[in-house]
Order: sequence, then structure tokens, then C-alpha cells
Amino acid sequence: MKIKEVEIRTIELPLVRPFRTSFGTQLERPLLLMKITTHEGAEGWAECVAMEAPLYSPEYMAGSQDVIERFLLPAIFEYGDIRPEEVAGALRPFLGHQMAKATIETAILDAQLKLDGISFGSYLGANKEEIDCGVSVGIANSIEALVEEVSQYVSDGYRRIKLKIEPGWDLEPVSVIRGLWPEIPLQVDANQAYTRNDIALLKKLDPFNLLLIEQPLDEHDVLGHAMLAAKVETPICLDESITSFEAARDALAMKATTVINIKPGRVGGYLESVRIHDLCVENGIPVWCGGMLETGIGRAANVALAALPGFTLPGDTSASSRFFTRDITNPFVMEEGRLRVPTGPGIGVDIDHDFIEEITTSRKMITAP
Ligand code: NPG
Repeated sequence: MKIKEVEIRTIELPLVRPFRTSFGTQLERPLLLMKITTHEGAEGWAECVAMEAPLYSPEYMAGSQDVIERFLLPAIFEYGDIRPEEVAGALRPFLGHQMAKATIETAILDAQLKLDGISFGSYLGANKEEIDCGVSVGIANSIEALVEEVSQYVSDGYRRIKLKIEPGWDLEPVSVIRGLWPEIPLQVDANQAYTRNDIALLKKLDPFNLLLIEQPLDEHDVLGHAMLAAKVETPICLDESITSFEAARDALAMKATTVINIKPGRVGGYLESVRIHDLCVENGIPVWCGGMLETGIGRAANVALAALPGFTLPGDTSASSRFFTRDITNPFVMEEGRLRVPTGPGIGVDIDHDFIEEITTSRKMITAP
């Protein structure tokens, strides 16, 4: 496939409610959208999951756009006729920037699969038609507000609740929610907010029968996670630390993680995600699909990935309405706590061009030389 033109837009979607994590509060979701057009007449779409500021990962929107325009796209143009499976190799000389690389690979994959008439799910190896949905619940202003929000999600049908935690907002919210919903699959996510000195505190989460504690320590402290995992009963799950297949392989070898959150943007794309999935399946390690406040474009591809056999835990693959009043695609609507895996070619969703136009904050066209 040969790329003719690339459109890069920034858009900004309002969130239905503020989303607070240990690294900040978001009121809206600004993001980078990419549309590629090929000489064969195909169109491919992808969104870049990088946030506006480098608070979750070193990547950030303007940086991703810069590296895409300055280095990554020129390398793809120079490659010429390219298949999705060749994109990672073509971009390998440039270090890091997994989210930017994932965007390009995903857009090319979408275009190729549309040409071939194959859905993302079939291509990746999905064996489910629908997937169980979990929901991520931000840090609330009070326990009462948290209980109200969780009640809403439980009555919406979500099959797993993830509470964001940080020092000072951990044991109490977990014990209250567990007390009110003794049976619900429950897990917590600290986004690196603790240190090795907090092992005794994190051990106090053991009685609450949590599915897992996600990324309690710094992303570089893989050994610290192994030390923690040896001391607590609750499974430890790495997110930010897993930036590639190799990082996953090594973290497993160190016993720093017994569950893995796979986020395609964080690891450089869906093909790398499948490699990590396969590694985990071989090693009997359950995986689940993380979320980064994706619109319907990113969500569609995530839902397809989450339908692979090793994804045995519900992911952060919630309905569009969890974050947005209006999505930029046909919305993902949950039924009985599940989302249907799109079956159309490529990511398999309809793009709402009018709405995208309305919320566009910048637009740039890049034509292949
Ligand atoms: O459902 O899309 C979603 C959000 C899930 O909590 C969620 N994501 O740390 O995993 C995370 C967190 C996140 C959100 C990370 C935004 C980075 C940016």
C-alpha cells in the first residue's frame, strides 16, 4: 500500500465528568487524530493516545505530532509500498515514541484491512463476538460522591470496577466499596503514586479480595514491584512499566507482575500487543486491555484486541457514554455489561465527520513526496 496523503488533526472532546487520577485531573480529552489516504483509494483512521502533558508517560500530544511529522512519516514515505507488518521495522531506528508509532501503524492497518475486507478482530485473532466491560472510577471529592458514582456504574451493568487510588485515598474508599458490593470484581490503580516504603500499607489491601493492584510504584522500579509482589497476596499488575514485548518478558521473569495490562498505544501498536498477549498466554498470565479515554476510533480497535483468547479479565473498555456525551463514531453502547466487537472491515465504525469538524482545534495536511 502506498500512502498519498495524511491528515493530522487535534480535537478536543468534553468529558461527562472530571476524571481525577494520582497524576492530575482532566476536564476534557484533547487528542491527535490521523487519517491516511492511499493510492489504492483506501482511508485509514487512528487516534494517538498521548495526553496533552507528559504526566502519565513521557509522550505528549504536541511531541507526538512533532515526531510524526519530522521523522516517522518521512520514513514511511521513503519506505514506499508498505504493509502494516512492516511499519514497526521501518520506524525502529527512531527510539521511543510508541504512541506516535502506534498511531501510524494503526492507520495503515485500518486502511489495509478495509482494502482486504477484513475486520480488526479477525485479523488480530479474536475469538469472541462480545467482550466484558470494566470501568475506571476516578478519585472522588468524597466517599459519598464515590459511592454514588460506583452505584451508577453497577446499575449500568459494568462487570468490574477499578478504583483510582493515591496516598490518602486508598484503604477507606476500597473498604467502603468492597463493603457495599462484596461480590463485585474490584481492582485498584495507583499510577505510580507509591514507593517501596509503602509495602506495609499496600499489604493492608489484601483482605479486600481485589483482582489486582495496578502499577503502584514508579514505572522504572520493576524490581520494587517484584519485592512488593513477594510480600502481598493481591496480584500485582504492571501498566506504565510495560512499554514493549521485551519489557513484558523481563517483568515476568522477575516476577514483578502476575497480570498485564496491555495498552496498544503504550507498547507501540496492536501487533506488539498481540506479541505480548501470546507471550502471556504461553506463560499462563492473564491480560486485560487498558484504556486511555479513547474515542470510538481507538475504542473500536481496543475492543477487537480485547476479544483475543488471553484477555480473560474485563478491560477498561467502557461504553462511549462513560466519558463522552457524543462520540466521534457511532457510539459503543453496552448491553448487559458487554460491548459487541465491530465486524466491519478495518476498525469497523462509522466516523461522524460533522462532529469531528466541530471539535477540531487544528488541522494539517501532509502530502507524500
Ligand atoms: O477507560 O479509557 C478508560 C480510562 C481508563 O483509568 C483509565 N486509564 O492509568 O490506565 C490509566 C488511565 C489513564 C487515563 C492513563 C488517561 C492515561 C491517560
